[in-house]
Amino acid sequence: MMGKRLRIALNVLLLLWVATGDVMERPVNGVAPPTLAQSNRPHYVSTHLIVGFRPGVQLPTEATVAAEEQPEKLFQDLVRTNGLREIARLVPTLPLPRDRQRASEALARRAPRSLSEAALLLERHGLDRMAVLRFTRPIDPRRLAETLLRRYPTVIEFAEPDYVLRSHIVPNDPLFSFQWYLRDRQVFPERRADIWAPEAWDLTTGRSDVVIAVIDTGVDTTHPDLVRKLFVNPGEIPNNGVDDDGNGFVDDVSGWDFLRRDNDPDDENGHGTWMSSLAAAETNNALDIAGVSWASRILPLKAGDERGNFQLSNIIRAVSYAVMMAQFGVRVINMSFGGVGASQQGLERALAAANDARIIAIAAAGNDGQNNDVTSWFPSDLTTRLDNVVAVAATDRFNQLASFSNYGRVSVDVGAPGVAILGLTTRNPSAELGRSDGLITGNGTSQATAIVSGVAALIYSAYPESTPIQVKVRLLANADQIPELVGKLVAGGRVNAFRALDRDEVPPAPITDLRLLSNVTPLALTWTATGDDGHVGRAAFYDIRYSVSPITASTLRFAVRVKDPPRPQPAGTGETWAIPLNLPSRTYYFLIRVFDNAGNMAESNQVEITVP
Ligand SMILES: [Ca+2]
Ligand SMILES: [Ca+2]
Ligand SMILES: [Ca+2]
Ligand SMILES: [Ca+2]
Repeated sequence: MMGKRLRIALNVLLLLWVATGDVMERPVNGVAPPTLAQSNRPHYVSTHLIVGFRPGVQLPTEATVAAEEQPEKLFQDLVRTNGLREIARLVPTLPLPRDRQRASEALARRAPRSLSEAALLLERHGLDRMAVLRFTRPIDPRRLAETLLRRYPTVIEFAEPDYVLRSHIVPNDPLFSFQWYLRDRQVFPERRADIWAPEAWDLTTGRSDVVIAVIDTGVDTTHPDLVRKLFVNPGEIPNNGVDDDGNGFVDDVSGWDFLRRDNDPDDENGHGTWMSSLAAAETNNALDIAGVSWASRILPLKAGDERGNFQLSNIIRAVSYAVMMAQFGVRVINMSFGGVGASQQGLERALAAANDARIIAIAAAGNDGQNNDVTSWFPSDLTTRLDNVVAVAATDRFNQLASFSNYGRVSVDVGAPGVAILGLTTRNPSAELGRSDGLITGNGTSQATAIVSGVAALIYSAYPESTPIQVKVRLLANADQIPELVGKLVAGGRVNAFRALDRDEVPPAPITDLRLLSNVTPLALTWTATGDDGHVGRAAFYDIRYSVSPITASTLRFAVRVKDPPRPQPAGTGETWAIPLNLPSRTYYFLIRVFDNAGNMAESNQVEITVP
């Protein structure tokens, strides 16, 4: 059934269409399906287009509708000219809270506690208005997206190809077949290249109510080291053919298979099992390997196929599903995949909803040895736009950036071990990464990412009320500095699980003297540095934002974040920061948030500055 407002909008659309004539794109012959080879060209599904409709436009309530059966002439014409087959929602129709205002106020303070609260967050970011248009034959999605956006800006908010991203492993022979990355006993203490796991485990070994959603190729659910580690949805009665919790997924007890659209996220590749085991394999059970967060549970969300290809539309679905499950403790999303890319608005919105649901998303920086500040890489680049995305590079046993690892002083946050990483894999030997003994060793920013996901779960276990930005700051501010990584990564070093768990409840003092520095060109801000604890010590990070209207708690996320802020100086030091030269002339409001290494935050006074 089509919403009335969409119908009206589409009738308007049709009139415009008739008037302008050439909306339809010709099907492009010979567009190759996505291939395995990693190259510097984005791949996409040639028969899909992701569309986000404007607020007020309602999609059909069914998960998927046949385009042919839609009476709207827009769809009828798309059926005829481009072979539109069906329209599939990215998120099921979900119940919303009765008292939206109250729910919204509660969600400013804590994670969602019900499906309807999660639905409110998904709606806030427009996930309820997103769909995949599926065609019977190839289209040119980028051209069709541009055309639809240009002609119908009041109906379509964005349209983009259904990009195909890749898992980030580097096939290689193992150098070492043991877990040096957790505790390296082979070198002098001052040259350790591991993440200090045993020291962290003295503080916490993780909590079972902190859940890691692994968006990957699935998991070998009967692997003895993982079988007791899977999340169980308390709202679902298994195998009764009924969607008991009303979330749009029937019998979704332990994850979902967004690829095959069933409730068995079986691993046809091995990559997902590997990542799950690094983050949270059962530990201290005298079997196979140790996970980073022993007690955390795994929510396998299968979006990658047998070759490690991930469709963007399925990734958006999986992130949205993780938001629905935030009520049961999902706090981490592992994203060991990516690709060169164009803007991915659908995924950015889903991850923004995840941020509001108090979920951090750990993303692989990629394995092309490139500078991501120069050549963009999705989704890890979203770290420069979202508080809850962390981009991870790979380091090796010799405290070097792995030769294959992408890096970027602005767009890649932190390193973690990613060379010769032992983990579990599917025991199906015919799978690409399958091994009959269920053990595998190899390299990649994928592995580094899964290790950081485990550390993030430890942080949430020790500090359950943390916000994602606090966890992100803990990961970055407590990294072990590595000279070679300074200037190549935001944090300039490798994650240290022990230091990231530092107990510190004293925030920096607020900055009270932020002002425009007079008589300098270009314009610059000046203020006095506060400290880690009040006016003592040295804070860890500045987050500088500006907006054309005063910044409030609710508008903070719309304010522009400065990509490359200065590092805090010791308390009492005078700081200056030059305002970017390329700002258009007008009045701006500037705000600085200052964080200590435990993610405690204080704000500055706000200054109004007119750029001439
Ligand atoms: Ca369900
Ligand atoms: Ca059921
Ligand atoms: Ca399946
Ligand atoms: Ca402090």
